[in-house]
Amino acid sequence: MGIVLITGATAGFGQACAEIFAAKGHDVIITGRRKERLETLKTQLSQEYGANVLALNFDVRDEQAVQAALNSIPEEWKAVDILINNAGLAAGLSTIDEGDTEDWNSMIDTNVKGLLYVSRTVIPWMRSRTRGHIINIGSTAAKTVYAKGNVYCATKAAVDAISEGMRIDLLPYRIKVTAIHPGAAETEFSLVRFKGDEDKAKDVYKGFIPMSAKDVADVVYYCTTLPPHVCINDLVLTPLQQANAYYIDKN
Ligand code: NDP
Ligand code: 8X3
Repeated sequence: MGIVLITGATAGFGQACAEIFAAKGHDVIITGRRKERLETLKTQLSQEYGANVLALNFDVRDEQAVQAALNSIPEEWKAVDILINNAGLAAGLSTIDEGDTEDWNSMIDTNVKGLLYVSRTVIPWMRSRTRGHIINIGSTAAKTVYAKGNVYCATKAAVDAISEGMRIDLLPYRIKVTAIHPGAAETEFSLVRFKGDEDKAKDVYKGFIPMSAKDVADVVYYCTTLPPHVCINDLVLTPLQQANAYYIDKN
């Protein structure tokens, strides 16, 4: 059992990943901006699973904060075996000409630059041990652009491309890179996208059975259980009623 670092563990996929990896006996580093949620999760994982948990409170958009938080952890925690780059969001849903530039900045800074800042700090630790597995959470939105999804889809396409690049760069060090692209899953994702509008968020999941955060976390976990010589490079998972990012067979 090794150490798993999960970004965005205060909700959704990240929290579900923290639970499954802790339940399976891993030590987990949980990160996010909401400190109280991190502390609650830390207590829960320690009590329920006897897991060793390190909670780190930082915003992935803040390069200095990312470096400071990660570099400050005790040396033994730097032996990270699995990095799950999960922190991310969609902000708004609108045509480019009506887009909110603040929304664009927050998506690009979080989904793309934040993922890069965290990876830039953690990859050298993996390289020095010639082992590791990086899991980047993309989206079906990386594969197919949908109406008004423009910038969000672009950030996830960037995650897809970065994952391919990482894989090439890290092969000499035998570090695995897996891009996982989920379709619709009911988490806080739509609540964040629609800035707290609960009705709009609920509407997204009407007429079909969405995935849960646990469904996605189970697949993430599975990808880490393969033999050392086997790697899932790219994986798309959706609810049964979803064919791609823009087609869901409702009702
Ligand atoms: P949630 O909103 O439920 O969780 C998002 C997590 O990301 C939270 O823990 C949040 O923590 C963290 N996060 C967001 N911004 C930052 C930031 N600036 N710094 C640090 N942490 C941050 O969404 P999901 O679990 O659904 O989403 C997780 C990932 O999966 C995202 O990358 C999303 O794009 C992707 N995805 C989601 C799908 C879905 O249908 N739900 C489908 C496909 C992909 P905090 O706010 O405490 O910082
Ligand atoms: C999240 C899936 O289709 O809501 O990445 O953009 S979608």
